[in-house]
Amino acid sequence: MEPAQKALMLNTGIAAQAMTLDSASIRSEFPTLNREVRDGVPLVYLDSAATSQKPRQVLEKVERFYRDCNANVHRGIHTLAEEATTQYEGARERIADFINAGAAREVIFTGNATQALNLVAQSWGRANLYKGDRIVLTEMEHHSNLVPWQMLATEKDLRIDIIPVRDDGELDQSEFDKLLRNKPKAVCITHVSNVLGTVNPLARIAEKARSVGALTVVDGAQSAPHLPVDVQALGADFFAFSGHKMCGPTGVGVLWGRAELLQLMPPFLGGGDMIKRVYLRDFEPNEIPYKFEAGTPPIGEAIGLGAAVDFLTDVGMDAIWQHEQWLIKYALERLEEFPGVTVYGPAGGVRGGVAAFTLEGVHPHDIAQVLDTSGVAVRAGHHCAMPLHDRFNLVATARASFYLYNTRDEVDELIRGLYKVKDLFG
Ligand code: 7TS
Repeated sequence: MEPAQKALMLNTGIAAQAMTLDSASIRSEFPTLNREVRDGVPLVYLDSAATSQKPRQVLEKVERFYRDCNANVHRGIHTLAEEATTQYEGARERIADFINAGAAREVIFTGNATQALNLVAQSWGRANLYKGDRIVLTEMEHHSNLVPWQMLATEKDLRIDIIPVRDDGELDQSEFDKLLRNKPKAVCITHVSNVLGTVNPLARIAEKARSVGALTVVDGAQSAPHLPVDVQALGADFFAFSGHKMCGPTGVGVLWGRAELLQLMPPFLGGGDMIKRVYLRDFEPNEIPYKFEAGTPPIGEAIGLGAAVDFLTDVGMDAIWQHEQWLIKYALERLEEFPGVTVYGPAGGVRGGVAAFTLEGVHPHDIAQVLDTSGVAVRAGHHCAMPLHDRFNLVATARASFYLYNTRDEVDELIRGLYKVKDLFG
């Protein structure tokens, strides 16, 4: 087991003994959590893997930006433009610190994790992959880390190899070792599964990839919000995530990449800001990160994400991870003792705070609909991981996903709601 995984295990042990977060004070920061739904039923929000709720600090920061110093960035020398640019670049610096990037210029603002992964495929992939080259994906990927590579593979005639998922929800490492013998050029892998909660041993995977000359492209959309991320310690080459899943606004995401790679990559989108000089028939690209930020960026959103990162840092990513371990452990216990429920993913140990499950004889959409009458918000469907559902012979699952603001009482509400489902569908 690699040191990072060991540290996560250790946290699980601590979390089992003590709840580390002051839930009441954290919840009071999230206005949405205090609302009622369905004729006065309190909201029990268990859908943070789809998007998280937003704390007051983020809402106020975004409002203040638009109210007090709204201007475009990098373009004006007037006061407002300077203030907007300072705030936007300040957010970049704080996000770089949050993931321990080597430099702020390695942080590129995109629209979301999906756009970040498409950037890697379309820029790095198109420039560096040739007919017959192999790329390794996994059976547990979100469509965002499958489809961009499939599109590129069709265009460039690449071979896609897949690391299978075992019955226990872990990746089959021996199959990965075999695939490495084919000398792939890239390993594109999620850090944490948004369906199974599996935490992949990334440092070990990236090291093995590097040993055969492959780059590691990490989908961090389900990890950056929930556990401490150190991109340098992980040994990844690219790391993508979305702001809206980590207390930030929608419409902003991040691609982190190693500077020496980003510098050699061609621009992905063309237009304003991504150029140093434009002629009528040619252009010179800008330096990183601006080379990859064509057009007016998501300024208010990025500033909001900076505030989200400050908020998460103040609470403490270790404490958030411990809290979620404590919650998921309890949720798994309660779900597994429920008659007819099957939960997918690792049974214990290192596991993220998502529980995808089925209830015998009831369609997941019906589960979600009846839970909603109790104010309990869960997602039902394939969660943008159709191949993973195929792997378990499922069309859909219901998924409860947790975050720093959830409580064990809310897990109990979920279970009470499930008894209502069972009564209705017998
Ligand atoms: N990768 C993972 C692991 C994700 O969980 C998601 C979003 C994405 C990529 C894509 O993020 P986006 O912001 O670009 O859309 N996951 C989910 C989910 O599980 N339910 O809704 C969105």
